[in-house]
Amino acid sequence: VDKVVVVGVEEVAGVGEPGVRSLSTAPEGYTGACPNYRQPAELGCFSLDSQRTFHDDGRLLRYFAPPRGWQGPIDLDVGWSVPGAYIQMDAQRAERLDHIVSWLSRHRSQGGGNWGYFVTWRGHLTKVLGTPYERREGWQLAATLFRGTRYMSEVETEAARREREMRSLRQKQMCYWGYKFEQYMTADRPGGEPDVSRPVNTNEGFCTVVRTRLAGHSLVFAGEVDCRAGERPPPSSYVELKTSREVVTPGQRFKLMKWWAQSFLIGVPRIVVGFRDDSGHVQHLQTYETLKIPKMSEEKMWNAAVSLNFCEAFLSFLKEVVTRDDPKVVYLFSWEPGADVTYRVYENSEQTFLPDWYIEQFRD
Ligand code: 0WD
Ligand code: CA
Repeated sequence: VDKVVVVGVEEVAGVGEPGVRSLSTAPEGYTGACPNYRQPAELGCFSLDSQRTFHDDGRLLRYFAPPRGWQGPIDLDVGWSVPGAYIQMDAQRAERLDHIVSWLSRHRSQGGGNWGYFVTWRGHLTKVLGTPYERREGWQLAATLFRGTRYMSEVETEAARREREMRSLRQKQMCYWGYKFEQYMTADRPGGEPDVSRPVNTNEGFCTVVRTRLAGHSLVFAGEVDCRAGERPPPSSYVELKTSREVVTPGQRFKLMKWWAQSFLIGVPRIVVGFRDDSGHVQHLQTYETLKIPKMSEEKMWNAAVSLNFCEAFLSFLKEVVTRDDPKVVYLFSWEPGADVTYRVYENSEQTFLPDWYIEQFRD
């Protein structure tokens, strides 16, 4: 029986701390010293192939292979109008944390058998870090406590779904350019040459799984990594690739912050950006050192400490609220710009997201 249990806290006995209902996201509340963030350590990796099948290994890892010397603009539009040259992941398929728990189930012993952590996708945490400054897109995060570990999985908002379904051909083309750039800049082995004649297939990905700590919170999360350069131990050898329009519009003011948050969280030290024009030609490349990005924000538009303090507060809020250790109980946290983070509790509903096979594994 699908049953929505509550809105808020007081209506349900035993859920959360009475009175803890919402969390402010205003940046003014999160200034102050930067909380400690431990250098992320890689626990392992997995790959998703062209069919989106999970593999418990790094077979889809790519290697950084930038052009040797600059031979003029890079044409990202190659193949765009060729049938079959752009294979897109099925956006209808809700994967939630399935790949991550597939990895965890095979490597449970690596955490000392005790995952008293937050488990999530890196991309979800990027959104949390951006929240104090975000003015356009809200989010929903479902959280569930199971055997002492809190799992967090994003739920697409109605607005995001509408935007996805209304995406113009032009926007799709620009996404294609981003993936084509990855092809131009990477090879399938160290020292190899890029092959830009292959179709772009967004099912494919290499993901690293890292363990880290933000103040008092232990985190285990996975994120997609574009490529590796050099021999330093991962994640220090990973490189993030981005494309950007040469002229940044006012709506993209916080782009650099989002790039910082995404790479900082997972310990990726370098971001290589291809600056392109409106015809999809990359006119120059620029490398950013992730750790130096916060100091580049000369207008004081954003502050990395605010993002991390907010994330710390959000995880503390989750620990206070998400207290029933039951995978059939899901706490859905929602946020819209200008408002506080609020939540609802669902029991035995379609919000349940940990796969049955995963839960079964703990039955003993
Ligand atoms: O279905 C969804 N709404 C989500 C899917 C939300 C979050 C993640 N994912 C999946 C992605 O398909 C991918 O397998 O998780 C994996 C990536 O996780 P992440 O590293 O935590 O996500 P994020 O940091 O947001 O994105 C990293 C890269 C992106 O690179 P750019 O340079 O654009 O940040 O993962 C790719 C993309 O290359 N990616 C996606 N590709 C296709 N469709 C998507 C997507 N919805 N989301 C991320
Ligand atoms: Ca990228």
